[in-house]
Amino acid sequence: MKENSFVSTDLIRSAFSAAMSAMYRTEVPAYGTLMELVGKVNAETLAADPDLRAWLEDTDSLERLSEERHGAIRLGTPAELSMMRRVFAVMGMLPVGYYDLSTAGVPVHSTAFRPVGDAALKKNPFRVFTSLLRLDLIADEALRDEAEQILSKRQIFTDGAIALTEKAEKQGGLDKADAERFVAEVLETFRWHDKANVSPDMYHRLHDAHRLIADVVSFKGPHINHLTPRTLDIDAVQARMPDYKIAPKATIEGPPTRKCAILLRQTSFKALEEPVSFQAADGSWQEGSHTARFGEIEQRGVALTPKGRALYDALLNASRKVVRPAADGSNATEYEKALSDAFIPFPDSWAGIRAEGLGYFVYSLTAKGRKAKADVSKSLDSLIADGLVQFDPIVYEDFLPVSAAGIFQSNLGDDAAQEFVASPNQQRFEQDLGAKVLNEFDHYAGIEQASIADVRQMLSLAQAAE
Ligand code: OOG
Ligand code: NI
Repeated sequence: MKENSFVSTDLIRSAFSAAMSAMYRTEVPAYGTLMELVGKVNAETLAADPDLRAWLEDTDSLERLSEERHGAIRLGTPAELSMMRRVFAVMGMLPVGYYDLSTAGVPVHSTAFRPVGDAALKKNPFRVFTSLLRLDLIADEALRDEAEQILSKRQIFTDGAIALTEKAEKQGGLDKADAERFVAEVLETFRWHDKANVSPDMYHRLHDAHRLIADVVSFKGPHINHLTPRTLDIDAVQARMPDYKIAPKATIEGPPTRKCAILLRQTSFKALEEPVSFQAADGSWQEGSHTARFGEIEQRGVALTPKGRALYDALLNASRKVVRPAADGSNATEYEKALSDAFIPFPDSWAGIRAEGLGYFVYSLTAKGRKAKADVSKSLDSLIADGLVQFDPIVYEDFLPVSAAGIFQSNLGDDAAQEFVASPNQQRFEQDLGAKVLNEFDHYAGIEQASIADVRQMLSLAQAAE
């Protein structure tokens, strides 16, 4: 088969993201309501801020916004994780980052599958936060063995999804008909099942060990547990959720409200209690319920350098020493105040963030720079000072472990908070994944460096043409 008859991985990813969104909208109608509210707030924000609109247009980021979302799944076994990696690769999604959530009382470690590189991200930045259950953190050995047994018997991928993934790997891509079938087959893995895989008794034992263990082990597959649209004003969406009969979690995770958004701010609405039936030993089905699926929104800001990230972590920790956000929202106002006070030392202008080396930026020539014959030996700072070069923040495309833990907790209920010994094990995770995860900092630094090289090349071409 000729290579040019293959559908691009970007198109497969876009089709998959759209199919997943349509499925989740019918499964969880509140998600549709949230999408509507986010669409409205984004449109209002753009109408009120023509500069923001122009900037998003200039940086080619307006179009991706309405299509943008991330989802999350929780897997049970190393084999599921490594197959999932192969499936996502067909859509141009690679594992980026390692998140250890054991420190936060959640027995999983995770990565995010997402497109890498500026062009792919602009086409469609769909991401899936993917966690692997860590049975090694469960104290009850007998239960651990039983959970392992149950998981070893399930197959979360359809035969078609496996066959098409192998075909894509062998051929180097999929043609249009295969790509369409691939999307439909893979979607099955993410579907909700209202018939559990386990007896009511087993469900309760798993649930007592940790609600998350019950969520992973009791079902035929890793149902998508949320899909998150991106908003331009998370404070506005949070404030208006009650008007839409959606009760948000008490506080927004991540940095405080700022003029120059950094990293990622997220909030969610509580998971729904949904009817599920369990098969008893005598074969009869018994009605019960399970709480897993929820809604979330996020606002994304500039990606931080290791130095910026260290400052972010230190300030977040400092704020939590003053006030720890209570799950019931009783100290939400105090928490918000402590958070914004703690973040005063973090510069709140793009120039300030850049000057202190806290964030990543892309550089480009200004209109003046395109016309001028600049001295290419000049430093980047003086080219900027001369008005020849401009810089724009690079959007943070990844996740934050403390925020993720807050989202997990708010959906699992307070009783789920449990102490685990902090035990990050990236090596084990990568062994199970069958690949190394990409380092997100290297990725942003690469985009920044490439833009600087481009600017310098254009300036020297202009000089040579003199
Ligand atoms: C994943 C929670 C993490 C985020 O946005 O940080 C997450 C989960 O609950 O499975 O999605
Ligand atoms: Ni999320």
